[in-house]
Amino acid sequence: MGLFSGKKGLVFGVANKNSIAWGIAQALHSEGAELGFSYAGEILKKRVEPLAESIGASFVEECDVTSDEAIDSLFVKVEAHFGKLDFLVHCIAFAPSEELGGRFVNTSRNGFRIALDISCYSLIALARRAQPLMLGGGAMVALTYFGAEKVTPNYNVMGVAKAALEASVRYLAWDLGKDNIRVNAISAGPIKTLAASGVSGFRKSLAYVGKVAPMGNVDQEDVGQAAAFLLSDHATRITGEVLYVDGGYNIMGAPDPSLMDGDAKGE
Ligand code: NAD
Ligand code: 0WE
Repeated sequence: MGLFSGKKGLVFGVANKNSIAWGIAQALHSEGAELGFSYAGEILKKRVEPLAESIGASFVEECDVTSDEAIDSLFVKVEAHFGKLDFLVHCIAFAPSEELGGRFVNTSRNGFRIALDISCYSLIALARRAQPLMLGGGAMVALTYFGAEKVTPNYNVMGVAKAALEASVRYLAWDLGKDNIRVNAISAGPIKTLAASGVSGFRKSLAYVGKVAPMGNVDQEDVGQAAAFLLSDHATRITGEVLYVDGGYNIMGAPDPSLMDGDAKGE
């Protein structure tokens, strides 16, 4: 008997085997969860279907979260397939690439709209459809990043979108608490995934965090373990929280002097 035996849930945001969503799915599957997957576009189908099949998941459906109609029709299928839901995993983020670099002051109205719509509003939209299926209670988890609370150069409008996402997690936790549904976020350290490798300077920030964080870089398995905890009955009444899975990076105020160059050390 696993922690998730008899429990059913949806995972949004698997693009390939490196996706954080896939790390979470594997952790949930190893504890006996029954999973359904939703992916963004037709081109991802050939990536997601074999992964789902490898863990015996038969529900794999496309859903572009920018479309209310697409979300509605997905949840019609979810209800027909699963009947009820116990959990939902949100691992979705996007900003136009020209917004992830350059001067923040040049953020465009359209880039802002897209980043906030896909990376933040989608959680609210999915939560609204999942809530009626979480009979007697449930849990949701969303992925965020430190750039939401402290400036991370080049993360730019995504930092604003993640700040809004974290606030949305708190408001959802308040609202859905009355339905016995918990809503939390995981703030993960940098991990080399499809979304991350499309970002200039990502390699450098990964290496920097690897040096400065008390426990170095994290991986998809670390995030999977934490998500399994937050979605499980071990996390009863933990809601509206941001849990850091970042090797301790966020606690640091300054890097270890041994990592600084001569000038910075005052030599
Ligand atoms: P990923 O590229 O594997 O996942 C991002 C997913 O978002 C993809 O599956 C993509 O298809 C999906 N997506 C984008 N637009 C969509 C749309 N319109 N409709 C539906 N889905 C859409 O990369 P990842 O790093 O695993 O990202 C997952 C989450 O983790 C994101 O929220 C990201 O911000 C967060 N995160 C990533 C890191 C990191 O360093 N990789 C760190 C902290 C948080
Ligand atoms: O949330 C993210 C990245 C999300 C993301 C990635 C892309 C790349 C391709 C959103 N939109 C796009 N749009 C694209 O066109 N992370 C936490 C990873 C990340 O992104 C950074 C980072 C880190 C870490 C950007 C700048 C600096 C650090």
